[in-house]
Amino acid sequence: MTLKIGVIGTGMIGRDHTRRIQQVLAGAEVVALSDYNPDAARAVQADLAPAATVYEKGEDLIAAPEVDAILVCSTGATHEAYVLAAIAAGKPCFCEKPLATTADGARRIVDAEVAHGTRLVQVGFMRRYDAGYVALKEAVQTRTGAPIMVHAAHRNPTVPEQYLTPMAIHDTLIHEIDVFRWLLDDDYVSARVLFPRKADRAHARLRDPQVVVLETAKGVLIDVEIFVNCHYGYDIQCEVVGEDGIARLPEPMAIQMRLGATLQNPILTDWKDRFVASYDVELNDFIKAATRGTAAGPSSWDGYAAAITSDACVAAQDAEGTTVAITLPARPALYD
Ligand code: NAD
Ligand code: ISE
Repeated sequence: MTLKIGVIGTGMIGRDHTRRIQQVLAGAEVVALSDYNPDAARAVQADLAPAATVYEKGEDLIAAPEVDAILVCSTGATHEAYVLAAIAAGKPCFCEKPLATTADGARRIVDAEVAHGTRLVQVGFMRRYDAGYVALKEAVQTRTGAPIMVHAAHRNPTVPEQYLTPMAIHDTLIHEIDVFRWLLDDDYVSARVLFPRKADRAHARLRDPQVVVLETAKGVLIDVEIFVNCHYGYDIQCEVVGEDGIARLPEPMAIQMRLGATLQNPILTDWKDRFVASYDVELNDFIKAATRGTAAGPSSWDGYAAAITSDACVAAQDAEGTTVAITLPARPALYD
């Protein structure tokens, strides 16, 4: 069976996911496209999915009888309504991060999915599928001994003027928030944010860089530097310090050069290249589960836990240096 997918939001990642469904992965095809800007949907149709129907409204795409499963790749604030509509239609739905821009919104999705009775939602936390993080998790489980600290960095070369201080949490840190819960098999209990002096390249409405300190229920302390105007490249770093040893996330494969009396290692500049393989694996997982009418991988519960933690981190930005408590409610059995 070929899974017939409708894609809502055909900007950068909606286009890229359409490309991988049409040209890289087996078992699915894009039969419908929709974007707030219809020209964007038509451009993706022309370039990648000529047989797809373009719908003006995402809601109509979700209801369309030819659509078996939905990809929500629109702007974060629009995710909740589309995911709720997909659950109401009983259709599996892959939702790019964040699941919702508030914890209350994510909770509404969890409640709707629990009422439906089976999983329908996968959240686009692709790092769980990255070969480097998978190897790091294996090292933490078998070789480092119990984790004590994590030192991490999420650096982007630059961000647009519309990227404001809270987006460093909702848009950027949210990947670390999810992947460290998964990596450590732990939940957060508090967050604190510290700001050094502002980098010269950061625009007027953005405090950048910043350091977020998260504490987990098992007592692990995690420091993450977020620096979205680092200029030199797209750089994701992670080091886990355990009782017996230290494990580091591998660098992306690259040709090392000895040239002109220097030893050189190239650094990527675009997030699309850094996690290209993991996007393929996460969507393949979605296609396999959606073909069976369900969802696997990062769940609505994970999206909700990330949203609660994000809200606490944004509160911690506002109350610079103060520790903000994080409490997760009881997890419904659907997510055990
Ligand atoms: P983008 O701005 O390039 O694209 C967003 C698209 O959504 C635009 O074409 C816009 O017209 C459309 N849109 C806005 N409102 C809409 C609505 N109500 N209905 C339908 N379409 C609407 O942004 P992007 O970089 O592609 O990001 C999209 C989502 O993907 C965001 O939630 C972002 O956080 C997430 N994302 C995830 C990753 C990742 O690494 N997993 C990377 C990039 C983006
Ligand atoms: C972007 O939306 C992503 O999800 C990237 O993975 C992240 O590194 C970047 O900071 C975000 O803006």
